[in-house]
Amino acid sequence: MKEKIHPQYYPEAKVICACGNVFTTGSTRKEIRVELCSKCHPFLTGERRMMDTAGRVPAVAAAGSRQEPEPGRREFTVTARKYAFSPSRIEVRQDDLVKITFTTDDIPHSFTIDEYRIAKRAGPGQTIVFEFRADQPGTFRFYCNLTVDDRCREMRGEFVVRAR
Ligand SMILES: [Cu+2]
Repeated sequence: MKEKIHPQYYPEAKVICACGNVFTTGSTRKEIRVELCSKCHPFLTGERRMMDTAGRVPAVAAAGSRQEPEPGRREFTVTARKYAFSPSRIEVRQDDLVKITFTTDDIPHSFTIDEYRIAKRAGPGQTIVFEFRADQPGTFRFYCNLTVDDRCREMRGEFVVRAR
């Protein structure tokens, strides 16, 4: 009878950490799942690594982490007027979902990036909104491709997609 009261002891119980590390230890449980182990614990490794515990990123870890954030949504409001864009530089990370709110103050202008096959026209006083995935890394030119006013050719901006 006493035998049954004793919990079974597993000398080689499997410990599976959320970081992917697997090791064995003695335990009364056959399999143990942990969210931190000696391999990924930031105080033990000395690294500031983003901890993704069961899919959630603690706000503190994310804020203090030097590791790049996950692809996110980036929103920009771009205003076009004779003959410039404001801002004239947009920088995102590769795979970010970019939402642009494009406004024209005076005459019609467009927001065009050839490599992304984007050509969005806004009429005077009009605001248009569009989204795209910044899947190609690099530095691209955005410009106004309308030919109504010759000086629209001067309208240039830079769209920078930093590689992951
Ligand atoms: Cu224009």
